[in-house]
Amino acid sequence: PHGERPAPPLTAPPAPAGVPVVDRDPFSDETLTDPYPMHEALREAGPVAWLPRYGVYAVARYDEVVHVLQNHEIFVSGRGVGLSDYQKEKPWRPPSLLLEADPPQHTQARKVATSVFNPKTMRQIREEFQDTAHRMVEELFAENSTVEIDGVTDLAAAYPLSVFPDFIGLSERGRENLLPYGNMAFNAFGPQNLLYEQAMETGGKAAPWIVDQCVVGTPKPGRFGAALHEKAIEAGMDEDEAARLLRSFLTAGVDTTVHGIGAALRELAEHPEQWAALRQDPSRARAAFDETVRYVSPVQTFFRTVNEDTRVSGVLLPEGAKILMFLAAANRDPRHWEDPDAFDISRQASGHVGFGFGIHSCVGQIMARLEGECLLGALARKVATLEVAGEARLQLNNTLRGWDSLPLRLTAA
Ligand code: HEM
Ligand code: OVM
Repeated sequence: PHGERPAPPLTAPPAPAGVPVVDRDPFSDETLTDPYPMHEALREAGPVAWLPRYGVYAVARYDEVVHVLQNHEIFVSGRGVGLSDYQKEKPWRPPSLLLEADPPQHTQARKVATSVFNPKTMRQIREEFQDTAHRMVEELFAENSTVEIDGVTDLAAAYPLSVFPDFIGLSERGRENLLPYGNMAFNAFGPQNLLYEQAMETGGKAAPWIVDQCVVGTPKPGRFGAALHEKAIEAGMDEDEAARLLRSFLTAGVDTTVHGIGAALRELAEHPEQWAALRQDPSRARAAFDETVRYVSPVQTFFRTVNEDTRVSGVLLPEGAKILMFLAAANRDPRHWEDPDAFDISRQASGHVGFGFGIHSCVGQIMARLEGECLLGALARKVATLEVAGEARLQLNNTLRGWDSLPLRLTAA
């Protein structure tokens, strides 16, 4: 089924009585470019809103987003966490055993994943991740003490791509397929708009390499991919399932951190007092990255499917309905956050839903945080000034928010 096209969406059902309607397209170029007015409109409309363009419900306030994430037996993932209901439409690829699964299958897959992908593993790779970050920052200043770079190409993408594939044990060749494949997978949660079509075209070419890298016996022995396969087989999975479990990491593990690190560079460059605070105490790098994930929410949205009639803050949601969770809006809900639109690395950002919440909360967040901490820490120790040096360009995606290009000027300390 790889590369196959899903069926066209069903016609949208009529607006349910008593639910406020927000007639905006969350997946239009305009909204994706500046989603904040729509986030506010959704939060202000009520605890639950109706999006008539897609015939889906939406939650954008913190409490309601957490409620949906928490109640995974009602708001299921196994029918897909995108717009498409896998009970009605064929998935664009075999469903993820983690993201698109419910207990008890999810519980088993998650146990296998965390038996290898866990804090102990992070401690083992920490030094290497740190050294690579320091070297990468050092090399920027090989010729000059002031340099103009592209924050995305030269740091935000370069760093994850230099640590992640080796961690997994991927082949040296073909690594350029990782970003287009992830871009496709994250676009595929949205409607079949132009972004989706284009991403499927580009990502489709990357898919065979990804599938190939996931085959049992392919990842380099001793690396994460091989260890994960081993544990999966031990737990009774067949080779196809073991491969599909690894596919989760190749799908979700690169674009996310690239966009997360890119966002941090952008916000630190835009907020010199925050950069100064980080410079003054580089041990705040981890907190700075976490605040970035709250403030920007590189993963903006996920859907759930209502699996039985239920109420959310008094609003009746019928079985079969799709509900879109605006993680990014929850992360700036003034009902929960003090001064939510302030980027403040000193704030207590914990409790944000940028990595989700509950049973599906990001299994990779320990590595995302490690990467963020290592790179921002290395920069804070070596770089005196970090400035915007030109116009940044967004990379529009139905699910992700991130920069495609980020011209920066850096001066070594
Ligand atoms: C799940 C965000 C990095 C692998 C999630 C979810 C979010 C998220 C919001 C929840 C999905 C849901 O509830 O349906 C992010 C962000 C990242 C990041 C913002 C970077 C800043 C990573 C990395 C990896 C990864 C580096 C792998 C190495 C996964 C997987 C799941 C997941 C496998 C599914 C977990 C499950 O369903 O049990 N991520 N992620 N993520 N993430 Fe991440
Ligand atoms: C997966 C996965 C997990 C998180 C995000 C994601 C494309 C995919 O398990 O394949 O986005």
